[in-house]
Amino acid sequence: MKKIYTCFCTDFIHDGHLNIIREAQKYGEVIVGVLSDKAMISYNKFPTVSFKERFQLIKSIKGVSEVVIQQDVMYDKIVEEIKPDYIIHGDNWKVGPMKAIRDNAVSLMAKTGGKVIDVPYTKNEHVSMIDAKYNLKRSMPEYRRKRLKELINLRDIVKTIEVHSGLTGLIAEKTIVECNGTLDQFDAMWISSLCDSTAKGKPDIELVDMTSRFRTISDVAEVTTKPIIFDGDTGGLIEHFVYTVRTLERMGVSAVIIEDKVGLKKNSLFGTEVKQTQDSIEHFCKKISAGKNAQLTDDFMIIARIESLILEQGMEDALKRALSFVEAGADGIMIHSRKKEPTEILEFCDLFRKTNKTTPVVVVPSSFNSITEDELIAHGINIVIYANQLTRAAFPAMEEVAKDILKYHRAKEVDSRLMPIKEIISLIDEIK
Ligand code: SPV
Ligand code: MG
Repeated sequence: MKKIYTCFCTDFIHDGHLNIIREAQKYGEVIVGVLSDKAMISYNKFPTVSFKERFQLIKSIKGVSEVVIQQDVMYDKIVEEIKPDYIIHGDNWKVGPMKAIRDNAVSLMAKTGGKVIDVPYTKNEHVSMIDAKYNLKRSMPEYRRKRLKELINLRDIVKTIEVHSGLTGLIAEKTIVECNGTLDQFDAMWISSLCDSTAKGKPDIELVDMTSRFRTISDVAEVTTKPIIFDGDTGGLIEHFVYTVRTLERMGVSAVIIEDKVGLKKNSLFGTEVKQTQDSIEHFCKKISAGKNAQLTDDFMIIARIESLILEQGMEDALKRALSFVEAGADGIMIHSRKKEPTEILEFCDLFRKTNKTTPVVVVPSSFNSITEDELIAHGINIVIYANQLTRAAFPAMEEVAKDILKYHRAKEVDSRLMPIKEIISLIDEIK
């Protein structure tokens, strides 16, 4: 009997899956791999049910003779284990990022003399409806909120990108790339105060009020499912911060990061070039504790951001604050620096990890941008935030186009730099 293998990474079974099984049965014994959570979230949607439930779901399909775990996105190990004669998959993997997986399967089958079979992808109203329903479920506060903690456990490092609108949210949500033989995507989104303010043409001085910042969250949440980390600036007055925590939690935000500054907050990347005042340890600890007391779920995280290196107060001060803030209840520590080299950040992380092995550490490598994610992982860092790159990419591109339209008195010369009209009008999926 020939062996035919397929891999499912789904929370539900629809006609398309059943069709693949039916087709597969024509070739031999059907073995189905269930993709591990770790592999699934590296390029696909976050599962809404446990791995065990996904496994049982596949087991219950008539016509499946064996169910196995597939640990990796690519098929090398599983093919070695199972030695299938055929690999079968919906033909949707012929285009887009999933093509890399198909290429991998084709090259493995070429080596063993096997064959890849592409089944026409089932597109019907029922399949689209189920897809949409599960996507909606992922975007609901109770699912989205807890996902950051889950990702910290599942991912070597949680890759977070700045978003400040529905459109940038869609980029964070949908961008998947093939790189070094595997697929990758962002895990989470950062609602940066710098970029949220800049998008509104305002300085980053806590001028954009909370109601407006919540509106940005709402715009992003409307079109995405990934977890949100909110830049809460100083958190404001303790009496106000407790309300902010409640609102963020209710909106499904996973974490707020507040920085230990008081008075007129300026962007950290100004460093000591402008007047900025660091909060006392005692007062900031009170703010953290008040926030922790206000939150209603175990999912939400309050992350304390330390400005000692930015304000040149020294490593000892940074470490002392980190330990005090954790003691006060902080669920994570963000350490910031505006040095070109990552030396002081890495020194902090190594020293912090000597006494604290578990509290998540967050970094924002805007200035020390030569550091790689692998290096961050090696120093015990859990979350990396690419805090402003989308905004900084868009502004010069728009400015150049604006200048050239003025220069040429028409728009023809800029056209080659623009997204085709056909693409922009169909960029956003309509709800049917
Ligand atoms: C932001 O993105 O708003 C931040 C990070 O707070 S930084 O601009 O580096 O201070
Ligand atoms: Mg900020």
